[in-house]
Amino acid sequence: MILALAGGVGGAKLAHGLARVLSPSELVIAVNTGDDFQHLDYFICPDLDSVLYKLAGINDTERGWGIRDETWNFMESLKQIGGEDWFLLGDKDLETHIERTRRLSEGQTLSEVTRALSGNHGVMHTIVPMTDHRVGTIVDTKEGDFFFQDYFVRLRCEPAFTGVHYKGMEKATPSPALKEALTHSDLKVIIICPSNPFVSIDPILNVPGIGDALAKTRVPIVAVSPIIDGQAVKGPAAKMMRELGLPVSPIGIAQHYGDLITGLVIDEQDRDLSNKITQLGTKVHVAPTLMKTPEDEKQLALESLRFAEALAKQHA
Ligand code: FO1
Repeated sequence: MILALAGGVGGAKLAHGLARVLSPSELVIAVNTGDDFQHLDYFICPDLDSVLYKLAGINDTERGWGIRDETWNFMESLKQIGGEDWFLLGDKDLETHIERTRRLSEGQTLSEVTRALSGNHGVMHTIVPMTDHRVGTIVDTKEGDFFFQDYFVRLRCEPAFTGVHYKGMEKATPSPALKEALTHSDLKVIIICPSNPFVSIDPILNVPGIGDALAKTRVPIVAVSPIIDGQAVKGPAAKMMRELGLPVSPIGIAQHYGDLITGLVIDEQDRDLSNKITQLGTKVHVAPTLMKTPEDEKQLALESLRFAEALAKQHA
């Protein structure tokens, strides 16, 4: 059994690649929910939806979020009457938020709702929130603290990033399926997808109990670098690293994850950094990591799994 930790577009892509090479019983995809928020009275879970839409084959590849061939009648009408229009909710996407909000208000947990929505979309693989508790990532910047979507969408990530903290995290517990996966006797590998380390992966690692479980696990933890040749494929990861004073390269990623990870998959363009990363105590595997097509996603999934398997043999 393989556990993948994911958030954002890069996370959804590798999760999709893993789902193409592993059966539903072999894979659990645990997703960041620190980006979630209540908006226009709907409960929005952007990262869960990005993974769900990707696995369902209905994601918009251009925007990286939401559903393809979307229409925007709701937003246009809302704008005309002076409603809040800074966060775009497409007509098709809205169905997910309405149905999720209805189920949550009936008392279902986010895990149950996510299972139901996955089933409705014919997705057989297990997508689980990191926690069923409501937590929020707060982005600390030189201009003050902002709720994640305020920083990300409304402020376009412009304020200089200094860190994150979380609202509601102290009471959170891992979702039941994530907790089970972490202690499963058949757990072979944990893959950290090429998601933003600060705002997509760290929230998962900060759910009480997860950090300890990962520190104790005997299986290899393999991260895939979201930085290729000094740039993030999408999103603010490179800008954040720069603002934190970290090298904007897989070296910065290795430094950030530190002892947590056993190995790091880096892109061919960063091959010459391999030795430096190895010197930090992290094993390195070089592979094409840019995922432009579903075939790239599958190949990166296979490369990451093979690397992890080799690390597991070295461990044993
Ligand atoms: N990102 C934007 O940049 N602008 C938006 O208006 C926006 C709306 C939106 C609606 C639903 C959804 O699931 C995601 C949406 N996103 C939007 C993406 C989202 O803010 C980010 O991708 C994640 O939170 C970061 O992983």
